[in-house]
Amino acid sequence: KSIHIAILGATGAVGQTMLEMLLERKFPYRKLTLLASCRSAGKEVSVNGQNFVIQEATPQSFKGVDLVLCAAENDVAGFFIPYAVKAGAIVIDNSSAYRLDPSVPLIIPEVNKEAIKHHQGIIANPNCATIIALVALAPLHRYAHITRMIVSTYQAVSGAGIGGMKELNDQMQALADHKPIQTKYFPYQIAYNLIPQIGDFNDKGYSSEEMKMQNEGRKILNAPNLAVNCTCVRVPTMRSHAESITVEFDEPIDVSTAKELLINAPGIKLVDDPINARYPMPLESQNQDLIYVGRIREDISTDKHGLSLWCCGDQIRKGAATNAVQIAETFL
Ligand code: 2RA
Repeated sequence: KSIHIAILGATGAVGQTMLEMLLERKFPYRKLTLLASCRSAGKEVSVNGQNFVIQEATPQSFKGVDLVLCAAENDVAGFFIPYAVKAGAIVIDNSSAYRLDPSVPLIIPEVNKEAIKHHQGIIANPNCATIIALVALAPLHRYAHITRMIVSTYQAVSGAGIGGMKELNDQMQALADHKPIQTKYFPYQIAYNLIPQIGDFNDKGYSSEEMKMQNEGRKILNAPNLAVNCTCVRVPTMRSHAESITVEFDEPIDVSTAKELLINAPGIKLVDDPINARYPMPLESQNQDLIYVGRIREDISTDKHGLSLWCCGDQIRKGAATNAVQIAETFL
């Protein structure tokens, strides 16, 4: 079936990567429309030698469009998506605007693809840190049912888009040149630093990014009582998020069983030979779509059924753009 697909927010890191993934995965579109703000209208983007012209997004932009990949922020997504749905398009939205809406499936294809069929026009892409954690944990959850997760994330600057990536590079250059640094995308200098804040804090002292892991995890795993305690930290890596995760299970599961489950699981690359210094690292997991999982070990701090592990994944690709394109591929 040839499809008219549109990308809303085509000029940002995620929007550009959505285009790259459509081309790389040979998505069979009949027509491709790139939409962005009036500032970008008329600009050309070139990917793999193919040139595309960006059009200004308007409420009328979605006539005849079958699928919309939305890479826009919440305010722009919230304004345009109702027009796209009204025009008859199916929208796959990377913003957090609709993720907890009961009528909107929240999808990681490797984890809960079957829930897509309940969509009423909008399908939401989970937060990048949620995708990376749940791709790694889903095979274990299916086997031994996770009851509690303690997660610490080490989130790359790409989470703040092209500007965040540029800010880290510029700061490192300025510091090398003994010049003053600029801080715009992060509250403090991120070069050679760690910032334990992503988003605003609630009255219990948890950031909006940390609450996404609990709220989205419960919806995706269909586990309303899943206990989650997450600490999200911005770190000076470029585009791969890393996560340290300790999980408690209802049922027994040992390390060798966990490895057997993961080694053949979709979307995962098991990198777990610590004796030989083989474990996931952000530099190795960037620019591809698998979630690297390793450091799998028994949780020695509890007499319950517990494991600890470490995983890394490309925040822009599997954490956002590729996951959205994989959802789009289920409509072919
Ligand atoms: C971040 N997950 O890493 C958020 C948004 N991409 O900044």
